[in-house]
Amino acid sequence: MIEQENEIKKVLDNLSAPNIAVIGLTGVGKSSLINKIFGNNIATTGAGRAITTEYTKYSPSAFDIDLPVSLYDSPGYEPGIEQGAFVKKTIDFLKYKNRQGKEEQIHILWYLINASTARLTQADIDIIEKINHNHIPAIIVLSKCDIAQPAEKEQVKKAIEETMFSKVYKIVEVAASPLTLPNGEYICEPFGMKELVNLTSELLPKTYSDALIVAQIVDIESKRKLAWKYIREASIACFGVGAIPIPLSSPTGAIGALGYMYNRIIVAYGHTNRALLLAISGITLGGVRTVVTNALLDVFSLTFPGISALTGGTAAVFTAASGIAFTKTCERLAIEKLSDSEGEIKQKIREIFQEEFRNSSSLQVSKPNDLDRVGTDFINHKI
Ligand SMILES: Nc1nc2c(ncn2[C@@H]2O[C@H](COP(=O)(O)OP(=O)(O)O)[C@@H](O)[C@H]2O)c(=O)[nH]1
Ligand SMILES: [Mg+2]
Repeated sequence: MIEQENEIKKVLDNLSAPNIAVIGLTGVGKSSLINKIFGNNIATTGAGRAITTEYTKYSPSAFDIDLPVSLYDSPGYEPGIEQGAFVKKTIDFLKYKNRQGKEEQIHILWYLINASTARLTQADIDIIEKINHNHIPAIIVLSKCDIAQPAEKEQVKKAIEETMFSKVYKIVEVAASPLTLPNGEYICEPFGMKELVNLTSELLPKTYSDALIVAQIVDIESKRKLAWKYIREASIACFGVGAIPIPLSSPTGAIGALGYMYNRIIVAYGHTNRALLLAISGITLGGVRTVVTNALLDVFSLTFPGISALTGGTAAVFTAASGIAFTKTCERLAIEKLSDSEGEIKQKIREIFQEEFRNSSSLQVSKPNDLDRVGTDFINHKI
């Protein structure tokens, strides 16, 4: 368990966590949005009056793992009654953060406006002006779009345009927690979170966007690109001068040599679903690798017969093929509905990994440049 925590910690420590400020009056839907994007019930939702009057920093966590994102949740202020205090507190906070160093600064800001109220308040305008003045990248999030009439949404958008803010900001429409009808069904599926994540990742400085992709769970496909970055790094290393050959005497050695790549992929997908997490926290990280190792035993000698160690292009093929197969395994486990039984999960990991390894082991990689084509095919779902 300790070993597993260290392995996960090592991967997480190498990611730079972005500071995201989530700003909006009480009840606008901040907690619901945060919960949807990062999973788990990390922020309490409800119409009740929030107690805190300060901006509070916290990292969402999933199953005891702190995710690599720092959120600044705006304090509880009631619409109408306390907007003046809200504006003051928010502007003080932004000024304060702006004076701090690069790492402490707000890297991106989500400003929530309830679309169904159909108006932009003076408080919104004052705060957005301040954000603009301080050059903080921001996205205006129109919340509760499931219950807003098209005309209401247009009215808010028009008001934003009239203030000229639209030249600086993007607007995203979301419904994080759509209304439930009397028959128990949602009025519509939740929407907009994926767009918000993609836009945020584009606007964030490059060093921070990887951590966002790891932490969020609404856009599983974006994790594939990130996984490829890790696989590519490990594969390129096989061509390096003095690269240590991947030992084939036992698949355990081969998998062990690529441990860091596997751990990074696991961390990217790990908290996407309860069963996958069980595989990580229950079976332990090393345990997942054992399952993969055993799965490899069957397909290994067929793919690389009569060789004792892999170097150069052959090692790169093995690295890329097993990395791709492992990513696809995590991806499928993240999307599929899984049982909570450890035995069944292990069996499933084994089956999926073998199938995917067979599919990807015929890759052609004899020089580093060949990896570009492999990467493009993988990202475009052709492998
Ligand atoms: N119809 C609808 N209601 C929402 C949506 N998001 C949140 N709510 C509801 O609005 C209320 C306040 O949400 P909450 O996330 O706690 O807001 P916060 O105070 O800004 O954190 C709760 O009752 C939520 O269920 C949404 O997208 N659509
Ligand atoms: Mg809240």
